[in-house]
Amino acid sequence: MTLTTMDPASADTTAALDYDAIVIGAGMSGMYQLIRLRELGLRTRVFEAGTGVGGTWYWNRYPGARFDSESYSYGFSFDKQLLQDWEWSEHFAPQPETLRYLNLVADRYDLKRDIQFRSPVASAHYDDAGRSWVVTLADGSQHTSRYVISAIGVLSAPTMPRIAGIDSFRGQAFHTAKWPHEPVDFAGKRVAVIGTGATGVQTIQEVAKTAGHLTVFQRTPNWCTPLHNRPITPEEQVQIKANYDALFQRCRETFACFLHTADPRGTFEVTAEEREAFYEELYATPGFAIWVGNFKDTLTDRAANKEISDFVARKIRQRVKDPKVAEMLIPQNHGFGTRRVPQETHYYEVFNQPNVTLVDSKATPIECITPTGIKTSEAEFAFDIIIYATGFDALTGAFDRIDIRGKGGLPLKQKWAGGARTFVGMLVQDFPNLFMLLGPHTALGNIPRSIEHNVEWVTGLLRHMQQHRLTFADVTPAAAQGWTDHVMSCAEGLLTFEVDSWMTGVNSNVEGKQTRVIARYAGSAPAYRAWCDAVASGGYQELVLS
Ligand code: NA7
Repeated sequence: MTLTTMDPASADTTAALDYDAIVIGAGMSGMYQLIRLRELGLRTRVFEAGTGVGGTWYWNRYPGARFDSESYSYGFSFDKQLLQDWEWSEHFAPQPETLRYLNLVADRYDLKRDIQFRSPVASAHYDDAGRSWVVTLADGSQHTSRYVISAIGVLSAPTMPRIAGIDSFRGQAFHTAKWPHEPVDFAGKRVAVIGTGATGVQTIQEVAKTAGHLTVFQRTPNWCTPLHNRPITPEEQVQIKANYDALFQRCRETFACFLHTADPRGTFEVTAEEREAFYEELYATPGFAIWVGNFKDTLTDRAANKEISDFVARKIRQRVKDPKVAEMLIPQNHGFGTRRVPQETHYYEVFNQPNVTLVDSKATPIECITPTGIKTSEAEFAFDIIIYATGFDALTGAFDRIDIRGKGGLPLKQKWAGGARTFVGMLVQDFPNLFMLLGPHTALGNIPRSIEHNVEWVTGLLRHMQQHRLTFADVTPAAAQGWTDHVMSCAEGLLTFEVDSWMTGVNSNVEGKQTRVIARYAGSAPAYRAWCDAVASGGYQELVLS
């Protein structure tokens, strides 16, 4: 910590500011941060674009939306009584239940009185003289604050495809992340889904149940594996509640905070029979076991990766009756697990249904949207409903959509032009008093576990500043560089970084995001937390505090 003498003037100005802290976003990060900021006695305002709390679980109310993490590993862990009071109904809870849960948390802590809804933030500008921030909402109103804490999510800036004629369509059209609050009826309708990522897969398997005819436009197939969801029995409920301490301890110890973590064996350290048996066991295990609990070299060794890819390809061929359709569903340009693995429930069987057609959008690209449907290079389709499951401008996208300026008016977008540069994903050099929850280059994985860590770390820093009567926090150039170098080195040798996906910062629908970058911290969550904890216990030497 570089401690300069306290500038009494800056402390005096605090009272003149509207707030001590402004939090942007009332999803899980913003909600938990508000609880902690209140404990510090900070005057806090949360600005939220939506009409309710919940973030991801508020916006993504598309049919079939649900957890891919075990429900009981996903909820907040900080309130032991809440853990006993709340009961998840399924091992992988559906979105409406999660939204109910988050509203219950909001009511339990009376959070809504400090949250201003329908308030998208348009800009946040650092005021050098006042050592504070001026936050402007979309309605033009301005609010000043000592600190700004972004809680804007990792996958929260939806992107529509850049296809001609989108606005001309006369039927109903929805992006999955902007789904209406009213139910959408698919019965007897001609429905199109564009996109086959984790969201598209969940949507498709649900819409196929009732649609008159469903046409899936797939540009790149993904390796999908069974979720194996089911209701939680009363006996399991008792067990879960009795074991929460051990369960969250497990999440603290695993690589990415999931209940599953890599097997210590290498793929070729076992016989072919043992390998096949292990793959079968993983394929039958609920959740992400097959992705994050596989042999330790699955995502680093090409031959190992080919083994599991071939295994999953065999499963797809077994499950899809038409061999031509099966081949269309098997990824050719990336190995298993190198992109986010969608979790499915009878997804592949959907393509055996007479009311479902799969269109290869690479072979026959979509040329335009017409008033009545979709025109590809080969054919014209008529639809009543078009669903865009086309993903997000991930990781940095939500930041790019706010005009954030640091010292001397420096735009954050400019600072990150060649890729994000942060310190532990939570601070950016030259953007003092801005703290990011789940900012770029933080550890992600089982998201709420990462959220709780980030919130607690930021809270710890603010507590330290309070105790030492400090009102300014920036990161030293050396510390920011050190962290960025570390992030880059963690990515070395990982097959994931050789593939286009949101995890490598690629989005074909966003200008300037066609080139892969190291967009994600790829080290382990325990290593990440150890780094952060060392900063705190060392007295924040990496920061400039005054
Ligand atoms: P993803 O995983 O980014 O998937 C988006 C899908 O949309 C993917 O299949 C894309 O194909 C497809 N896409 C995007 N633009 C187009 C155009 N212009 N034409 C055709 N197809 C297109 O987003 P999700 O919402 O599914 O998941 C994001 C994360 O949210 C997920 O990983 C979970 O962690 C939660 P492509 O693969 O680019 O060829």
